[in-house]
This record gives sequence, C-alpha cells and structure tokens, in this order.
Amino acid sequence: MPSITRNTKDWQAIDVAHHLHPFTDPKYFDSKAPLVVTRAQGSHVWDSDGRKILDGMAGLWCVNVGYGRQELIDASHRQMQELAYYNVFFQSATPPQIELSRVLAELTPGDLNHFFFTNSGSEANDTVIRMVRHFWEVEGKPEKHIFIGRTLGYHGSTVAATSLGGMQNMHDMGKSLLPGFEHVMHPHWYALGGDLGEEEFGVKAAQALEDKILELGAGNIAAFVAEPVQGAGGVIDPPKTYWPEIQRICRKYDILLVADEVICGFGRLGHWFGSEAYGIEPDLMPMAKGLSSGYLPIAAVAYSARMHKTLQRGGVFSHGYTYSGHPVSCAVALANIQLIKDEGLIEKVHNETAPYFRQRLEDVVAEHRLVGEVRGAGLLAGVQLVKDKQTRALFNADQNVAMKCRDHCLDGGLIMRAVGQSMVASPPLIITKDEIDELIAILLESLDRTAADLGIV
Ligand code: PXG
Repeated sequence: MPSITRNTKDWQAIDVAHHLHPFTDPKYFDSKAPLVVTRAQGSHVWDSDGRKILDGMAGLWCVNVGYGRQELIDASHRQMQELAYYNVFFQSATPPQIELSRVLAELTPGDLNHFFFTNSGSEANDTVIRMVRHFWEVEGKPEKHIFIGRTLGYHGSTVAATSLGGMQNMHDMGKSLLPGFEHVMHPHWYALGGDLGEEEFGVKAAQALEDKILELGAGNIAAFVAEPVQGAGGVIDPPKTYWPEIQRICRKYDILLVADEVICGFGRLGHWFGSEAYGIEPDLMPMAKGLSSGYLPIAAVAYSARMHKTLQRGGVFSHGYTYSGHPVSCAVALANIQLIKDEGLIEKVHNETAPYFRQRLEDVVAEHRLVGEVRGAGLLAGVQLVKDKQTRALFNADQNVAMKCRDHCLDGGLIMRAVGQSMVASPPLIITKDEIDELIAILLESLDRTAADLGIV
C-alpha cells in the first residue's frame, strides 16, 4: 500500500477536527496549525511542505541513533516475519526478549541484572510503584508505602506516574495527585540557590529529602525517585554535591533509590546510563526512549539482586501488559544497542560532541542578552531566558517568551522545546559538529527575534 498523501491544509484540518494533542491547549489551533512531519533522515525531519528542519529534540528526547537507520528497519522486518507477536505472560518467553534481558544485564550498572518489560516510561514507573510496594510487603514492612519525588520531576502521564512526578499543572487537572506521594525541592541552583554557593546548595537540596523522611518517618517511606538530570522540568543538572548526599540519605534510612533513566539512559549523558555519570547506585532503573531510539515502543524496569531475592519469595507477581517484551520491539532494541556499540556513539558524545555543544553554548549563547544561564550535561541543554541578567529576574509569564523563541526556531528550521521560560534541546546522538553549529546559529537568530518582539534592542 503506498503511503497516504494529502496537501498540508487537508492534513491540518483533519487533524484539528479529530485529534486531541498531548500537552497542548486545543485553542492553540484556533489561530495556528499543527506541524505535519512526513519523513526524516539522520538529524533532520521534513514537514508536509517539504521543508527540512533540524530536530534538536530527537523526537521527544528519544531518537538517539537518528532517523532512517536500516539496521533497525531490517530487524523489525525480520522479526515480524519470524514471530510478529507472542507474549511473556505466565510461563512463556521469546528469543528477542530473552536476548534483550541478557544484553541489558551486561550494560546496566552494579547488580541491576533483572528486568520487567513495559511499553512506555509511564508504565515502567507504574511498575516501579507496584513492584516496590510489593517488595516491602514481602519484606514484612507494608507500612513502607510512600514515594518521594521532586517538584518539576516528570515520570509520565498515567495517574500513578503523574502522582510520582512533581508537575503542579498535571496534579491539578482532574485532581490527579493520589495519596502516598510526596515531593521535595528540585536542585536548581540558579533559580533557588539564593546566596548559597553551588556545592553548598546541592547539599541543602539533598537535605530536603532527609527533612521529609524525618517528617513522615522512615518506616513509612518506600522509595525516592528522581531523574539523574531532570528533563521535562527544564533540563536541570544538579550540583555535584547533590547525588552523593542523596545516596547516603537513602542508604541511612533504608529507602529504595529509583533513578528514572527514561531520558538519561542509552548515551544521552555520554555514558550508557545517567547514573554512571553521577556515581549513583540505584536499586531500580526505569528506562525507555533511547532503548529503541523510539523506533518502536518499549520500556523496562531494571532491579537489583536484593529485590529479586525478595520477589522470589512473594508469590505470583500480579502485574503485566499484553505487549510486555513484545518480540518486534525487543528485536529493534537489540539492533539499536548494537548500533550504539558499533558506532561508538557513547564515546563520541562523551569525548567530542557533548564538549563541543557545551563550549558553543557557553561561548556564544550564554552571552546573549536574554540568556541568564546555560545548563545541562552530555547532549542535554537548558537555556534560561531572563529579563535581567544581573538580578536573574524572569519575564512575566503572559509574555510567553520561550514559546515566542520556540516559534522563531521552527520558522528558522530548528525544533527546540519551550519549558516555562527556558529553551531545551536534546538532539540525536549522531549529531555532527556542523549540525551543532546549525543549531546554535538558528537559536541565536531566534533569540534576537524574540528580543525584538519584546522591544529589547
Ligand atoms: N520518565 C521520564 C524521565 C520521562 O522524561 C517518562 C518517564 C514517561 O515516558 P512515556 O514513554 O510514558 O512518555 C518520561 C517522558 C517533554 C516530554 O517534551 C517528555 C517526556 C514525554 C513527552 C514529552 O518534555 N518524557
């Protein structure tokens, strides 16, 4: 069957008539039209008018190996012919799922050698919640049930993942915050550090976890959940004093540590996992996105030997999804991991592209009059827009400064995300230095245009 073709106006009209966009105000389309993306190759996508756009977000932080990779296409084709579907419920297994478990066990740090498969990061985090509460029940400590997350943390959109996350707007919609979920401050020194030095602030932000544990009682707390670098919250990389303190506190009170690797995993920070970049030794690691570079939906929860031992005493693990360990998704994930290894993408990010990206951001973007801070790690960047560089004062929210900048980027041929009053980027790991230059040039031009919109010269 040939692919469906229509003209852009028709695509847009049909989409607006029948489709509710995630995280979008439907009224937006009263005056604007959706971007219809029709094909992609490497680090670029093309819209339905044939316009080439640099994808500074790797889709939604996921297309780590870039678009159009034949190895992944072939793997899915082969697997569909051989075994398009079988499940892993009850006592069944399939070769791609078995092989993926083995390969992941080699990659994951420490004794995180056991896996449960899901289809999305949200489901992985729901699995974490059910698995961890079950773990404590089997351990004879059923009162340990509260999860502590962080403000601006993002762990997905199911009701439970929404509760785990610290996004106020998500909690407010439909009263989605469940009981048993608490949040402590996010470690953003530039925004919250006041007069403290960065390292001092890192310790203070970690102390907020200990304070919360003492307030609620360690005997009631199941786990602390955090992204190594907060992604959807605006790319917040913590001070280097933060994670060691968090690790110490979790150990001291026997609270499980969950590193949500959905964005940071599979090379984004120049390591296989963000936990390695920060020396974190988690008990559980939900992962998704870069696991298959987004070519097919698949996610997993890695968990420790200690947890495995306990779960083995816990009877039936009453949890699972029809498509857990889907053989085609697993085959694609295997091909994706092999490609990351064969092309040395982790080393390339670590040694070449991430340092270059950071240098360019610091040398030219940080100097722009609208920019207060550039932050991030690896190929993750956050650019804080400010009204006043000296006082760190922000614009009024209704000036929609980041959305303006985002729209200028798109007009200029670059996809970046606006988060609050920050611009964020998370390009494919195959991005070249020339493409980084392209990204920086369009971003600078867009910052100039945004300043002009605001009457700042
Ligand atoms: N954990 C983290 C750290 C994430 O970033 C999820 C869990 C949920 O994964 P699923 O596969 O259920 O979406 C995410 C997802 C954005 C944006 O632009 C971020 C995500 C998803 C969509 C948009 O900020 N992160």
